[in-house]
Amino acid sequence: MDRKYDPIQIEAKWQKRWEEAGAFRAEDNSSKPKFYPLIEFPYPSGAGLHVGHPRPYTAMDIVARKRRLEGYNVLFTMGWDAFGLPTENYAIKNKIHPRKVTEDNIKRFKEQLQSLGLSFDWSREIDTTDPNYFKWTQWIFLQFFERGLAYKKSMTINWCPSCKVGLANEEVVQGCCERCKTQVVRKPKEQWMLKITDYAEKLLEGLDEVDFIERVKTQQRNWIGKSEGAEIDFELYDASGKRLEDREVCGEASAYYKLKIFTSRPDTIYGTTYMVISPEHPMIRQFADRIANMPALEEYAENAAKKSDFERAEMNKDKTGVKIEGIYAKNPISGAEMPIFISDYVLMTYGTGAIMAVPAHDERDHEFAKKFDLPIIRVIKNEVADGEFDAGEYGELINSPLINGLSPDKAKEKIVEELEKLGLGRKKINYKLRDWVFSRQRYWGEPMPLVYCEEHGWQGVPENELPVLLPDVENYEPTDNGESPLANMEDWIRTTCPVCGGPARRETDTMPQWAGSSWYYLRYTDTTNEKALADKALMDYWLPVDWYNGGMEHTTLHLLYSRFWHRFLYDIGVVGTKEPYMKRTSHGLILAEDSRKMSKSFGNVISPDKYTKGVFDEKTGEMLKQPIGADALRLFEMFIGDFEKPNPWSEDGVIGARRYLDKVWQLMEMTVDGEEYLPELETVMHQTIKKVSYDYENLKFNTAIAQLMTLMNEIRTYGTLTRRMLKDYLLLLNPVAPHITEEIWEIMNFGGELRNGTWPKYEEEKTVDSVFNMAISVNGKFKMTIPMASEIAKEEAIEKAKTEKKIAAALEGREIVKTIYVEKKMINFVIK
Ligand code: ANZ
Repeated sequence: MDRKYDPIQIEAKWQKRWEEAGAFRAEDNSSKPKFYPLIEFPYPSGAGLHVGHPRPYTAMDIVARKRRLEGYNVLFTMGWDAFGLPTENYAIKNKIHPRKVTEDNIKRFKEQLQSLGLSFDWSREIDTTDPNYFKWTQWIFLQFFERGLAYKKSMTINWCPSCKVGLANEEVVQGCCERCKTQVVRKPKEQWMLKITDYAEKLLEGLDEVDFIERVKTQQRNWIGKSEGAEIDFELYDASGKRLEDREVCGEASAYYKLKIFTSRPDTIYGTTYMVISPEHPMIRQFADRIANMPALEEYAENAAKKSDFERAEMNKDKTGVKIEGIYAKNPISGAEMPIFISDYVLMTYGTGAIMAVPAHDERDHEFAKKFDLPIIRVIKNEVADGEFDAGEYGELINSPLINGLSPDKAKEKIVEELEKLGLGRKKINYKLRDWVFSRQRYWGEPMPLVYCEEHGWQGVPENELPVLLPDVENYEPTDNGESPLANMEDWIRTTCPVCGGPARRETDTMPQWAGSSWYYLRYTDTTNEKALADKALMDYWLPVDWYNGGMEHTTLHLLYSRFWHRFLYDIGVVGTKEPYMKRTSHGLILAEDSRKMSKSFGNVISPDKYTKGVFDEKTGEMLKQPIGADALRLFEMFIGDFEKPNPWSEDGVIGARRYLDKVWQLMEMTVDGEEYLPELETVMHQTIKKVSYDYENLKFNTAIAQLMTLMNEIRTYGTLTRRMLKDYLLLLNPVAPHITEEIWEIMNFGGELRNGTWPKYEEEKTVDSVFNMAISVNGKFKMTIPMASEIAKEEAIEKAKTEKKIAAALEGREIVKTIYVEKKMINFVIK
């Protein structure tokens, strides 16, 4: 073979050819079965790709390429989730329009991705910042709005003083801004909200219908946080023993005030020894005149307001609180009278903002009770010392006249029944899930398609006026008062009311970055549609996405949001499936060689360009190091370790991958004519087809490659292979290393291009070795091994051994007293 393996030349050649041929176009009206794999489209940041990006992309590319060879019509696409803060911040800093920044970044990302040989259908590229795209993001928002699922609410938001932007709970990590790590503060602000809480139950139920890896399902379930229990009403009394009337119910003299609490453990009601309400609870204001220590309560509330819910809910935090003087509560079941406290561990944002405290069986209540020296009454029997905490989930009820002896589950039912009879309680389901804060006070996002008219309030922009475009502004800086930069654009803001034609003002908030990514997989089915977000028939053909791989960090954000949008679109008849994604898997991160996360701040980020383009001298532009090639890079990314676990990068590993590809190239020299497998290598060929086929579909890319390497070694040991064997070897390796395999296919004249070939099939019977080595001993002494057919019978095997020259000689003239036979392993002749 005179030609050397030259990945630079080969890779450029095939990438060009694929592009010119539109090689990986999905067909819309096809009789083939469809397969829709999806990867999370990237945010095109200024930094370009790092070697972590290609891991999930290559994985899904492998499956896509394999499925095409198996005869599927595959929709595998790429796009840009391009609205967002980093672009805007870069634009502000460098005084360049974010549109321009975005275009430059996309160009660089695209070029990098193409140099990896990923088999995307580039004709379906989308960009969330394209008005033809975000017109439909705005349209979907209007559907929410028209159905009352988008509403404006004044709320204390998580405010990042550095990014000058409000954040959703999900974007606050340990009290800090997810992006810039600045301490988040609380700030009141009018915000648009999406009512994801209306979908809590549907989002939970949907999880039973899909094939998501278990940790994803668990995280989503916990995030939704369904809690079944009861709401219980406690009547309040003032210091003179008079029952408090509800002053907010006008006219009805007999309406007594009821302090509503939510509990997941109504069975423990006899163990309630005090109550706690959130420092912000409205009850305090309503009865301020009966409360003897208002200044102390107000002071405490002021301090509590400075803390985030996250800090307040922290388990191991020292408990604080103030007793409300002048009001007490009565237990509706036992009649016991109890003090009421305010404490910041009770949040206004969960349940009713008030609890019945059961210090024997609730850990936070337990700590609080010890600190304030409050009684602790055990109501569930257990082997725990008195006064000690015990969650009390098992055991029988004690000290509880109505329910003594019952299990907690039975006791819950009985208490709820009793409360319902009294009209003082009811079954109640609560969710941890909060509505989605959908407003951002930034420039580089989708404008909200809403206008405000003094007379008609908030109105949606009529559909035929979509998209609402972003105006050109001089200055993208967010304003210090927390308004969007759009708030300074009077000309843009002034508009007319769609109802009365009178003056109206546009909403100046924009949507969060999560908007565009909540439905992008729908657009891939029909990227140019101007009349709808996508054609219904095309969506019916392609949906649901068969396999979606993405990061675990998106589980309770993007993945949940897009399931919510999809389920809503299903409910209003836009899409035909309840769930968008049938299967969800997740990859482990690629770490730097020092096992730390790759990060600009650690200076340990590695760009794939190093391997696909080479290393260049910054000044002279001279190539210092030849690139190892995209195929070697892809191969290493997949061979690096368990796909689901984090793995550190290794330069030696990339070199090793390249060495293996050099051997693949050398196979050509060893190839002889023949349309069959060589009998000596037949079993391992079938085993390899079986294993690789299975492993590619089951996230076991590393073991698939290991098997291909094993086969390589066997072929090299044997010395030759047939054309048929090489052909199948190339097909199996092609999804991982598409360029080199196409090139060899062409050189060997295997006909057409490999990508139009057919995935090899194995025969199950041929995957088991047909021959094994039987060990033969005489009087326990090993003599030799004899190859025997797998299905050989015992008698036949013994006969075969006896007639073997060396064994026959040993048995000559002796009496065989016993023959020990271990199937498929050994025969031992005991002789005298
Ligand atoms: C009495 C009780 C006894 C409770 C017991 C727990 C254990 P999940 O399961 O997460 O829904 N709670 C209710 N509202 C609260 C709020 N706004 N802030 C802080 N805590 C609140 O939790 C429900 C339990 O959390 C409720 O049940 C209540 O304490 C507390 F052995 O009531 B429990």
